[in-house]
Amino acid sequence: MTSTQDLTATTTAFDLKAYLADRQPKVEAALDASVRPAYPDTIYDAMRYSLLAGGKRLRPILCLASCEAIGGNPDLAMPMACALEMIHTMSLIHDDLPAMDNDDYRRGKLTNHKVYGEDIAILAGDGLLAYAFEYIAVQTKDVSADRVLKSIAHLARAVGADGLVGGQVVDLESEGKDITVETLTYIHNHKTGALFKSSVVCGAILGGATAAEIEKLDKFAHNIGLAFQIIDDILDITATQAELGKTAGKDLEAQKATYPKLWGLEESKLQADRLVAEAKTILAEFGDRARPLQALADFITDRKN
Ligand code: GRG
Repeated sequence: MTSTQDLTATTTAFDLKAYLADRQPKVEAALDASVRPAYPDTIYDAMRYSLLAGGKRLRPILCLASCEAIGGNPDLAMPMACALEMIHTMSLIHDDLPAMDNDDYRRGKLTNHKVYGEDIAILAGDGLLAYAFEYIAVQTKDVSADRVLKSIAHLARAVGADGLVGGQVVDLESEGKDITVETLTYIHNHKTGALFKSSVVCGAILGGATAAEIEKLDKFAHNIGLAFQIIDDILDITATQAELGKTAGKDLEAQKATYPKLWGLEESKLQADRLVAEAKTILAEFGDRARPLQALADFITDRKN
């Protein structure tokens, strides 16, 4: 039996539903406790409105699972997990603004600017971004300062011009243009992939991963980040607004380049499956402790929203 077949057997046996049913409420409770209502009420309401609007909580769960995969205590990574969701949420708030993707719905609810206005939505994003870093620095307990600092540096890079911001800029500049698959991949590796990478790598750094373990987890995260975006492009065409919780068919309307447009639906799904299979193989030597991460990789291609 090859190692890939071995892995498939392992992840099939893993009960991801039970794992998510355990992890999701823990993350929800930690997020609720992380940003409490305070003065000025408007800004805290706006921050909490989007942060607690649901969502799959994939990035925090990946962070905790990655800490676990290298034998760390996932509780120590919870402040980082919350910070990742704060940053993801702020990027959604800003992405939905009229100056960006101009969307009215997100996570099945009106977008932040539709409820609070553009001025407060921009500030709610800014507030979440700044607080995310404060939260890691102040709330991470029983982890050496060196590991905390290393994880903050990794996350900060993923957010800036060499990460989410850079990906978003190339995305905006590419609208309505014929772009190459290399440019599309640049956009998604930065806009989406960078935060997936930080989720996995920062969880591992806090758990005490070796350089070799981090290198493998980085490659794993690279693959699942790209696979996630390919599936996102497919779902934008095949899923309904009710399933997505946001407007469907936006990419076509905005004349965006997507993987299905370049490769077709079937080839896009094959590429996503290939990336996930490879990602799971990379973690083979981590043994049973990596089963949650491997199952989460499968979830990325099996998901319906
Ligand atoms: C980070 C400073 C800073 C600014 C933001 C707007 C922007 C710059 C970047 C855009 C980033 C973005 C919105 C990428 C798309 C990522 C994506 C595929 C989101 C959907 O993620 P899911 O499906 O959503 O995990 P849920 O709602 O389940 O959390």
